Amino acid sequence: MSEVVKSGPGRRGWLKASLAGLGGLVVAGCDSLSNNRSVQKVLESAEGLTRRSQRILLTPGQLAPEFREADLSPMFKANGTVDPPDAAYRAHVATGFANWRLRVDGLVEHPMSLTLDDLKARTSRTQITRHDCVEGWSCIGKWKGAPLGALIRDAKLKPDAKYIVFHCMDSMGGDDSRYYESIALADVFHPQTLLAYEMNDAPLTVPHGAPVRLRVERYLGYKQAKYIERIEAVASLKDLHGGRGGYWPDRGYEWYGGI
Ligand SMILES: Nc1nc2c(c(=O)[nH]1)N[C@H]1C(S)=C(S)[C@@H](COP(=O)(O)O)O[C@H]1N2
Ligand SMILES: [Mo]
Repeated sequence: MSEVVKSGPGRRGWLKASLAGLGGLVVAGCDSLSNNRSVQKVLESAEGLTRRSQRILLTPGQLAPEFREADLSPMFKANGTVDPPDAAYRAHVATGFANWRLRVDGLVEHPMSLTLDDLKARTSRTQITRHDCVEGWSCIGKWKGAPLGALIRDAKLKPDAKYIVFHCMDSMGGDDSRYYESIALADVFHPQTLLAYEMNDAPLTVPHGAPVRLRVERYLGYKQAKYIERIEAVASLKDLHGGRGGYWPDRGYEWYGGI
């Protein structure tokens, strides 16, 4: 990862200017960005910022920029797992996710088990946002889903809950290699944090995380967990997998992952 950067007004101004420049480049579509060195540098530097300086930039209630239909990327790149080989997932694909359930458990008063229709019956939100992968590409997509905050309010957190963990159905190969991610409560209750089941006005496809994936805007691509099957409220991330709160964080990426 890149240099450690000091916080301060100059640095924040630089980041804002860089991100504004990135926004301008992105409308052309995803592919044109894949080898763009300056975009990669922006993303790498953004990742190198300290968590504290990112917190100054990203005050809890602040919304990520939203775009217009005309800004949608003609092609939204699929990345990471794009077709989980896991037997349980293959069975869900074969049955059209009819037997899929979203479990909500851990430190909650009311554990839940929701069907896809249950999730779709909830109040929804639709947003057009930009997805930024650390690999140096960005795409703009339209997402519809159930706000996570309302769901977690219904499940009612116990007082010691601090994080929500997303357990995914895809194995990355090797032992204990299920993909997972986690976010802090401020982001759980952020209005743009969705359990998305539609992308660009169509049901979420397998490459993009069917049947349900997380959209936690203002964060890098790897936080956007696909193929979710379980949401767990926890007090600490230490006891899960590698103890750093996510598949990629366990392998050296920073957990925070803000942009
Ligand atoms: N379950 C799961 N979620 C995942 C990944 C993955 O491999 N498995 N890859 C992450 C990364 S690095 C990115 S950039 C995005 C890609 O989402 P997309 O395929 O819709 O573009 O998903 C993220 N969520
Ligand atoms: Mo990514």
